[in-house]
Parts: sequence; C-alpha cells; structure tokens
Amino acid sequence: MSEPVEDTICAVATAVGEGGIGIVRISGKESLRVAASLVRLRSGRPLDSLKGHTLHHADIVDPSAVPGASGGSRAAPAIDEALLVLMRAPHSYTGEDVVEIHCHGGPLVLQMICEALTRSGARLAQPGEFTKRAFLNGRLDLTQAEAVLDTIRAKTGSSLRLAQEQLRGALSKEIERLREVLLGMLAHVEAAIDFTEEDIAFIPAEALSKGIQDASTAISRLAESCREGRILREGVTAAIVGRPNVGKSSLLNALLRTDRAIVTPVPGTTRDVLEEVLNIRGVPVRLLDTAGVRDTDDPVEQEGVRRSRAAMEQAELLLILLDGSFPLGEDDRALLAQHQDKTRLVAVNKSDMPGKIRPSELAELVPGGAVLWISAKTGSGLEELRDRIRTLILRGDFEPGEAAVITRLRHQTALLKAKESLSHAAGSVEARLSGEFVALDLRAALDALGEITGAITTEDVLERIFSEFCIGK
Ligand SMILES: Nc1nc2c(ncn2[C@@H]2O[C@H](COP(=O)(O)OP(=O)(O)OP(=O)(O)O)[C@@H](O)[C@H]2O)c(=O)[nH]1
Ligand SMILES: [Mg+2]
Repeated sequence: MSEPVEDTICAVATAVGEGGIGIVRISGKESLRVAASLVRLRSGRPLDSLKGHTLHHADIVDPSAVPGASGGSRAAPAIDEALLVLMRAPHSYTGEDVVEIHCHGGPLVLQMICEALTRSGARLAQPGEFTKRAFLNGRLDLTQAEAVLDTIRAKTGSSLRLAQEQLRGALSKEIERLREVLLGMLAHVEAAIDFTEEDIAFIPAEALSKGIQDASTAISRLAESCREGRILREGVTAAIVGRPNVGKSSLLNALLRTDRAIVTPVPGTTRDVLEEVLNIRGVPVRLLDTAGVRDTDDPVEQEGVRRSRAAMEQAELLLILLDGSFPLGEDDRALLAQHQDKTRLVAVNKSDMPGKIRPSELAELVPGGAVLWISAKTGSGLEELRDRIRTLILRGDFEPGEAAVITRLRHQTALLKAKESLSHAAGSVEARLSGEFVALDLRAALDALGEITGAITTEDVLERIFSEFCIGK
C-alpha cells in the first residue's frame, strides 16, 4: 500500500475549452488554507469558520499580481466571481478536505486560478489522482473507481447502467461473497491443522471438495461475463460487406438515419472504408461500410477492395449483404464461404423488389440457415436486424443489472488465477494431503480475488488503472 497522502492537489475538473461554468477542485489537508489565499467570501467570513457541505458567494483574486500584496489585501485584482463549495473530510469524494471553485468556464480564468493555487502550495493533480485518493482513503474500491471512469465514458444506456451497477458495488459484493465462502473454508482447514493430533475432522473432505467445487463454478460464471461486460464498455466493430451495389452504404445510412455515405446506382461507388459509431439496442457498435468486393482492373477500386478485406479481418461481426433482386452470383458465394469462424449475419436486401434468390438455395450456403430479408430503402426488417445484431453480439438475452458482471481483462485474469488455486486445493483435498497445502492454495485464491477490489494491490496496478483517467477526476 502507498504512503499516507500528505500534499494538497488541484486541477480543473471540467472539460477543456469554453463553457458556462468551470470547476477547479482542490483536495488535501491544506485545501482550506490554499483556497483562502485567493478567495474572498462576500460574507467577509474566513474560510476555516465554514461548515462542510455549504456553498458560498466569493470573489477570486490574484494576490501575486500586486507587488507586496499579501493574501488578505483588498488591492489584489479580481480573477472572477465564483461559488465556492466546501466539503470537509471525511465526507467528500476523496475523503479529504475538498474545496471546489465554480467560476466562469473560460480557459484563462481556470488556468489563472490553478496557477494561484500552486503558488500557494498546492500541486497540479495527476490523471485520476482524486479518484486514487478516494480509493486510498477507502471511499471506493478498485472496481468502483473503474466504474467512475466507465460512467464518464459510457456510450449507451446499457453501458451506463452497467457502470452504475458497478459503482454501487454490485461486483464488489459478489467478490466479497466469494471471499467470505473461501474464508469460511480456510478457517475450518486451519483449525483442523492446529488440532491435528486429536485427529478431529473439522470438515469432512467430501464437504470441503464440494465447497471448493461450488466456489470454483461461481468464479467461472463470473469470469465468463467478461465478454458481455467488455462489449458494453468498449463496443464491437461490425463490417457491412458484399459485392458492389447490394446496398451496403444504403444500409449504413438507414441504420444511422442520416445521409452519411454516398449511394448511387453505379457499382463500385464506395472506395474507402467509412466508419460510424451507433447505438444498437444498447450496444456501442462501430459500423464499417466497405467497398463492394469483386475482381476489377481499376487500381482505385482494387485498393478499396483491399481495404474491405482488411476491415473483414478486423471486424468482430460481419454483416454479409446480398441483393435479393438478382440471382446469387459467384462473388456472393465466395463471400459466404469466407470467415465462417466469425460471428456473421446474412441479410438479403431490396426485399421491396421482386425476389430472385430462393431461401432454400441460401439455406445450403449459410451454416445455421439464419437469413434476414430487409430493405434499406423502405426500412423493412431493420428493427429485426437490430435485435439480431444485439443477440448475436451479446449471445442471448443478456441484461445488465441481473447478475454481477466483470468488465475488464484485469478482473478475468484474477478470477482465473483464483480458479487455478482452487483447483490445486481440490487436488490436495482429494489426495488427502496435509491441510497446510489446502490452506496455502485457499489463501492464494483469496489474494487473487482481493486483487479485483484492490484489497491486495501494488503501486504498478494503481498506476495502470488511474493513468487512464482524465486530469481532475
Ligand atoms: N429497391 C431498392 N434499392 C436499393 C435498396 N438499397 C439500396 N438500393 C439501391 O441500390 C443501389 C446501390 O446502393 P448502395 O448503397 O450504393 O450500394 P453499395 O453496396 O454501397 O454499393 P458499392 O458502394 O458500389 O459497393 C442504389 O441505387 C440504391 O438506391 C433497397 O432496399 N431497395
Ligand atoms: Mg457503397
């Protein structure tokens, strides 16, 4: 664990650029003293007489701008008029004394305030340092700190719901529950070691094996939720692919409900890969529109086709589009034969025109046979397409909030480590080895679980997690 935090930090907490309001946040033992050097309350009261969780009208002045002017000088020129929020330790985000200056959101005003604060003894905060202090002071555990970042970055309602569940402790509680179970078993095993001469079986080997097995199953289930958690947090990349003129760009436009991509009756219209992020039933999807794939002598189109193939490699989901107003061609068949290992969705477009493709001939070419008939022009079938994309990506009817979910590889790695230790423990029980071996592995599993919440952590891990944050959070 780190040393206790001694210094006082400050940073602009609002986004860079012009805004109606800008907030400078100060946290640490010296927050009040540092703020007092440039804050004059309209009430005339000194800052240290104020109660926590109160709001005050104030003038912010720059004492350094007047030669010889001290902190209390009336001659110091004004930087801005502001509202000051005071939160006393431990009842603040960081658990320390926190002062927030809510001023006008101009970059110069905010910069001048931060400069004046640093001259008075505060230090500019590192990225995520306020949240790191909240963690070090026990206000949040690591999964909750990560959820703060996920809340800021959430792109869809489902991503936000997941982040909020985690912030409220859904994952922490599940990890804590698992730790309690393991601690219970460890207590029995250790008691049995201490009393070994009396040969008392504190917990029968069968019951111990079953307990370890159950905990291991729960850990596996949680580890598997990483896929859904990461998808909601980070999104997935989906590429619309097909031969020229099947309506790929029309489909991108229809899903986006804008005229983003050029659409013409000329085959080979799209040359570059276009990219847009959209919310499909709560899943953030990075959708790629690609050039139609065919053999061509045109060097520009050849480059487009090369990029389409690269997009196909990169995408986690392939939306293979066919043109229902034409019979299936060789290009279509070749495309359907590729990338069968990827998650794929086959859709037949232009269902508003007389159909030239028979469902039965497609059934042979599409493993599983699931094909959708849609029309990018009329919008027919697009709602079902959205449903299918979500079901395919999230595998089934996953809903955030129903069970604890992990959202990072960091969580999954720790869970798998815990599972491995449990499997060693189970082996020792089976082989009727001394309880000390079992206890060792149970403790290793407990430590691995503790890494998730930060009960066990290192400065490296903290550095990695908090450096992802913005400054001021
Ligand atoms: N009737 C009908 N026409 C469509 C539909 N979708 C697209 N089209 C037409 O098909 C033609 C080609 O559409 P695009 O969206 O440019 O096709 P694309 O697959 O992007 O073509 P490339 O960029 O050349 O590979 C245009 O004339 C569209 O208006 C549809 O659902 N029904
Ligand atoms: Mg196109």
